[in-house]
Amino acid sequence: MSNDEQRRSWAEPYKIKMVEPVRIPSEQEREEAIRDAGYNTFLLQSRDVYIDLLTDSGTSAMSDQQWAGMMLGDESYAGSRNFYHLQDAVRHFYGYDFVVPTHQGRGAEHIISKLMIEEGDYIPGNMYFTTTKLHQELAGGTFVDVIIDEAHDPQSEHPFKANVDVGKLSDLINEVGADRIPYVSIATAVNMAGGQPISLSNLKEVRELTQHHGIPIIHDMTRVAENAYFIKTREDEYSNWSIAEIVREICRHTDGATMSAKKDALVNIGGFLAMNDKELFERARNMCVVYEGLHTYGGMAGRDMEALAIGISESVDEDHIHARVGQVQYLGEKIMDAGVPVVHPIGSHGVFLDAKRFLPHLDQDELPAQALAAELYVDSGVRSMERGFVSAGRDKDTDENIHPELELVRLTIPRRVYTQAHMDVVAESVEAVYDRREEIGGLEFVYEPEYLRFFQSRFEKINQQA
Ligand code: PM9
Repeated sequence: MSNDEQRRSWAEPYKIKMVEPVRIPSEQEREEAIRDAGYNTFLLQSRDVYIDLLTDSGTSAMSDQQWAGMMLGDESYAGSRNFYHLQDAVRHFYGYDFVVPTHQGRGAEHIISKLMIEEGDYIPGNMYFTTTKLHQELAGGTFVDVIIDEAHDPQSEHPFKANVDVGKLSDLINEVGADRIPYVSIATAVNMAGGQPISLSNLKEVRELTQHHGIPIIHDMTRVAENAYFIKTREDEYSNWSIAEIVREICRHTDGATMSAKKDALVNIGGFLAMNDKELFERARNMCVVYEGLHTYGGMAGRDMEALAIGISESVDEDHIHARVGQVQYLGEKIMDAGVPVVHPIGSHGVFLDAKRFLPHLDQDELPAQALAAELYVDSGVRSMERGFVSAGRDKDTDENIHPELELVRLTIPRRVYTQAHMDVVAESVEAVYDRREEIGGLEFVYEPEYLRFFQSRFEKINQQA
């Protein structure tokens, strides 16, 4: 894009063909709804939500081409032609030789963890993700965070906060031995850090070190195209590369991948495991029939695989990715301009409010991010998600609560769904809640399930239990 073009306004590279009406519940309805939901935005009914920024997972709008693809679903139990289209897309756009479809990302995480991790193993990675870490632990492993320190500092402006601290990784290898590390888990556009990218130069350094020790890299490629956008715009060497070329280059420096196709790849359901090692693939597709379905559908319908194959090609389109990340940046800048504390720099898929600085009068044990997400909903019907103390859960060995540095509320933008006017409404609501932040009190748990507690926990306002 030329400098002249950059100075001009730009608009979404699509027009809207179908609309889904949304309702603004009244203030009284919102208050009742959040109380009934135990102050957990995951437990709200969607009918009670005005603008839904809970997640970008499975919430994107499919294109006309994808909907047309749905009509070409081949629902044969075995050997559906849509599987072969998906396999072609994975090979062409990501360069992995083999693909095992799964019902969504955690299906792939389950299989890879079971296949590669043994009791007592360590899995280093660039910050934890909830489902990924749980599957690693259930398989007997221990996740070790080797991301750079800047990732844990919401105010650091580091352009590649998802980079691995190669020193930390090297120390771990020396300490536990390479044979206790089945793979290094590298995510692109690291979710829990605020959608922060890893640079290609850092990935290459990690590759060099791990190859030296014979340790493979498994890539969480859920938001790889969004990461590629930041490489193109921030890493000089790649400024003339296409997004598609950068995506392939990232994948080339890894040995396999888990994918939740519900994000970058623009579908409402689906995922896969991909790899280059034929023997690992044979074992993975055998395990697929135990937990997901036959290896040519893995829990997806034929039509879902067709939409996914098309979604993969759309996800690397330059105009699409510019508009997608651009919308997130637009919201982030509005919120920052209002003086509200957020994670810097604004990331790939959402704006992350810094609840520790937003509600400094609350202790982390009073669940500031959970309370802030509930308050934002009451203010405007905007649904967001806690990404802090509640999401971090408990230590698998001591059962003690983990206190993460980052205590965040994620305003996650679905792809191709909301307009700039929606973003303005969201920014106004965040600002209004910030203006009366001193009035916001903390929450406490009244129900805590064993796994992934953020999904189903219930809370009460502190000092308000019967
Ligand atoms: N991410 C998200 O909202 C949905 C579930 S957790 C609230 O961000 C990464 C980086 C993800 C992810 C899901 C998964 C799991 C793996 N890696 O949800 O099982 O962001 O398809 O994918 C969610 P599935």
